[in-house]
This record gives sequence, C-alpha cells and structure tokens, in this order.
Amino acid sequence: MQKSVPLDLRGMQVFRGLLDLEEQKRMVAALRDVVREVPLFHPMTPSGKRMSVRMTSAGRFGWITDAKGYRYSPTHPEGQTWPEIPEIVLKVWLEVSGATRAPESCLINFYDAEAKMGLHQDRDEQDFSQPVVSISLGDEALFRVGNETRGGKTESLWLSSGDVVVMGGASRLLYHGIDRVKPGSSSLLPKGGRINVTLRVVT
Ligand code: MD3
Ligand code: FE
Repeated sequence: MQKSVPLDLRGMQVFRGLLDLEEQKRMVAALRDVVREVPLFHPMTPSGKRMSVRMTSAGRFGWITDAKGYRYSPTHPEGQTWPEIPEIVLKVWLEVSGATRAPESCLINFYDAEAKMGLHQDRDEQDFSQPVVSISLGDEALFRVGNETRGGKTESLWLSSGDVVVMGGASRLLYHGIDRVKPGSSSLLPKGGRINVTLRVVT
C-alpha cells in the first residue's frame, strides 16, 4: 500500500491506486473464500425490484434488503453467519479511515457488464460520525456523487481497480451511485466485472 495525498471530491478522499496489482490479487483471493461460504445473491428492494448488483458480506453484520426492508442482518438470507472480514481488507481500513472503531460490516458488491446502482444515501448505520471506506477491484466504474438531499448538481469520476475512497465528515451522507461499468477495462477478474468492497461501522 503506497499512500499518497488523496484527491478531494466533495469532501470524499480518493486514494488512486492505493492497492498495487499483487495486493488486488490477494484481496480477490480472500473475497473468493468469503463468497464460497456465503454466496452472492441479487437483493430485492422493498418494492419488489431485483437489484442488478449481486451482494454478500463479511463481519458481524451484512447489509440485506427484501420485502421487509433495508437492514443489517447477522446472517445471510440462507441462514449462515457471515465469515470474518479478511485481514487484507481490514488493513485498508486501518490505513485510511482515521476511525477509532473497527468496521463491523464488509459489503461485497459484484457488478457484471449490465449492473448499476441508483443514487442513494447510506443511512442504515447508527453513527454517521463513522466513515465508510470503499475499495474498487476489476473493471472501471463511473461513480456519481451528489448532495445531502436529492437533486442539484452531481459530479462523476471513473473509479479504477485499486482505488480506495473514504467518505467521512460532511461527505458521509452525500447521495451517490454507480452509473455503469466499462467491460474489458481490467484483466484482474478472469471473467470480467467489478467488485466493490465497503467497510462500515454499523452500531
Ligand atoms: C459516498 N456502493 O454499497 S462505493 C454501497 O461502488 C455503494 O458499489 C457503490 O454505494 C459501489 O452503498 C459506491 C462508494 C461510496 C460508498 C458509500 C458512500 C460512496 C459513498 C457513503 C456516502 C457517500
Ligand atoms: Fe452507498
């Protein structure tokens, strides 16, 4: 991990290329071990729409959504408790978060060539003074960030494999989403696609 001065995007800190290729490969291998225990699933929004992103989690809590709503759960939809957060992922949190608490949730999002994520806020956590840390792996993605309320101007940024973003302070409640991924833009994942890992304190 070669930490340099982050770029600022509306208060978010963007560490470009924080993870070198070897670290990215080791992280993908560790995430594969997690996915073997708790398979990726397509979450259903409370309104009954299937999300295009597939997800699973590690840590004390995983984020899920179904007819009962958005929430953190101590178990996978199939009943397993979530595996521990891989050490190589925890190291990134310690390096960049500035937080005094450990992350309680590691959400793993997988994007195929068609997947996207609409603009939303992350509001299911109890303490918004704790940052969110995001790690991008695989194909590039067009990330969009807006404001603390819906509407207004947005800014976009391509996130590449190895980039890490810290959403702390005033940026913690900004609307954000992924408009699209660029197929074939990385060879990290043999079948293509993008993984985003987000670390959060939940309680
Ligand atoms: C800005 N994931 O899982 S990560 C999510 O790439 C999520 O999969 C996207 O949004 C992804 O909730 C974006 C970057 C991110 C994550 C959390 C944020 C940006 C954020 C929280 C507040 C502001
Ligand atoms: Fe989010």
